[in-house]
Amino acid sequence: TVDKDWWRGAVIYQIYPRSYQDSNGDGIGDLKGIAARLPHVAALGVDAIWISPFFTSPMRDFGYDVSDYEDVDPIFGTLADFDVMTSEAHRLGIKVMIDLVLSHSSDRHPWFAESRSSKNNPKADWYVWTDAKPDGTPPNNWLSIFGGSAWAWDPTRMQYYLHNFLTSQPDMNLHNPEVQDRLLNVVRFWLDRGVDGFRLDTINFYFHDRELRDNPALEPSRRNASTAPAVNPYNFQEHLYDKNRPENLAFLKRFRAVLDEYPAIAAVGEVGDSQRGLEIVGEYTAGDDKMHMCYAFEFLSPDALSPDRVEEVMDDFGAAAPDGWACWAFSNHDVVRHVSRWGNLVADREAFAKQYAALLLTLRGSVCIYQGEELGLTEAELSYQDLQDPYGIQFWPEFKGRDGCRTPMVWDSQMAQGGFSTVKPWLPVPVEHILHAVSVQQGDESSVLEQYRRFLAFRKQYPAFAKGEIAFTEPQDDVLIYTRRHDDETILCVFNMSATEAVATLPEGNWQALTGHGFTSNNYGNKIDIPAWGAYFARLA
Ligand code: TEU
Ligand code: CA
Repeated sequence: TVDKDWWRGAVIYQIYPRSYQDSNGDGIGDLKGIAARLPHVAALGVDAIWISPFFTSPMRDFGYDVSDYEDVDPIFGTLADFDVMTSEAHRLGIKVMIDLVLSHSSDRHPWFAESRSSKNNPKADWYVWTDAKPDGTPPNNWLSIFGGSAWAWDPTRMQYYLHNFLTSQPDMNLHNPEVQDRLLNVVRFWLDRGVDGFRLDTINFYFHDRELRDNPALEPSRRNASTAPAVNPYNFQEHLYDKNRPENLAFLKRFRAVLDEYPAIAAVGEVGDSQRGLEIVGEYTAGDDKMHMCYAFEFLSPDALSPDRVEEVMDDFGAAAPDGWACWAFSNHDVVRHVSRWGNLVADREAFAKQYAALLLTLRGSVCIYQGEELGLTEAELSYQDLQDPYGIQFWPEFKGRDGCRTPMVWDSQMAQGGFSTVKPWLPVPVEHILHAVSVQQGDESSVLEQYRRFLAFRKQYPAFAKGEIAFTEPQDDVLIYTRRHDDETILCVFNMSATEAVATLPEGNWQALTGHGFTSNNYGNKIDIPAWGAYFARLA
């Protein structure tokens, strides 16, 4: 029997293919490398992997600029390598989700080459083209996330085209049904190859306002902290017209219908929106004709977590999307690793990493873990000379870009380049990461890695974690308390989110401490002594 609901509460492990394992000595990770490392993923105990893009690409945005959606870039291998990797994953009980970047293509995609060649070719309307204003300037005030206007001038067509990201990432025109059909064929292509699901890049950018209305300015008081650099003028606009357009729902319905032609497929849509994020997650996931889940950005922001903040996000989500389903992450390939982002001043970063693992894995929703997170890795400190990310190069030094979280995975402390490659890799392997390589942590019960493994097993044992309701108790200073409940199982979760030992009073009930998950607290009566960055779990008798 197939479990169509496997995605609900699933733990998904994100692999950034350039940086996981190099198999052929060119300094860049590849699909054969991933296949070789799947036993590590299986031993971790996750349900699925999400592999960042490996399609043919000129790599201006390291694969998020696709020039052929139905092939593998030679740097990463071949379609045959993909098939081998997928069957190996399946053999190990791991589902495979791939990252489709359908909102924009590369400017090197043949579709764009044709589209830009004239105003009346068959693909003339496949991208978003428009005339200049009489004074030659772009049609409106829309901005690119990566800096500057979202419009680029094309001297052949003598028109502007829309690009929400790099100029080399022209936005496709999903208002055109032909484009929709072609993209849905891409989806079928990969489903027929046996993938179990998709991570959909920038799903909220699929449609733009056809009238091209200007975005209003955003009052400073409404500027939320976001994952993007504070100096980016993109954050000073209210994004009413360049994304989250109502037409998207009809397209998502078509998309979902294709998925439902296959047995147990799941999709997670990425919704990066610091202004209306949770609302959009609700809009795109509540109902069987939408996405299964959306990837929310609330825990990717620079604001450190506190008990109040965790409760606020969960409450806001419950209010904005009562029937929706979120996928939470603390780290990914776009943001500073959370142990550095939130824990930079923390003396005991390992204890911090372990507690945050427990927290992430007990929130209500599905979860993404980013490669290296299971080792407690910190953000790599890179110099300007090392930078590869165009976004970082653009906003340096106010914003250092995304390379610091994209350095190679560290496997073996005894091998050159941490076992990632036999040559100098595309980004350096940080010396301090070597001390945290898999080979060092494996088998050491006190390590972050073993904590992740133990905790993932613990999570599997109690369905309340994956599927249950969440209810908060008034926090006690830095102590966060909530319960997860499913059927007649109620689990109490207590976290001391501070660097000093605390005493917490448990809510009323006959709580039986759960052991074996890697945290210990001293409990007496209805109180517990909970160590710095500790966690405590108990079950209602
Ligand atoms: O990211 C979407 C997105 O919103 C990013 O701009 C994000 O805000 C930023 O990277 C945070 O630092 C996706 C991919 O995850 C990213 O790697 C791509 O560059 C981007 O889409 C364009 O495809
Ligand atoms: Ca390689």
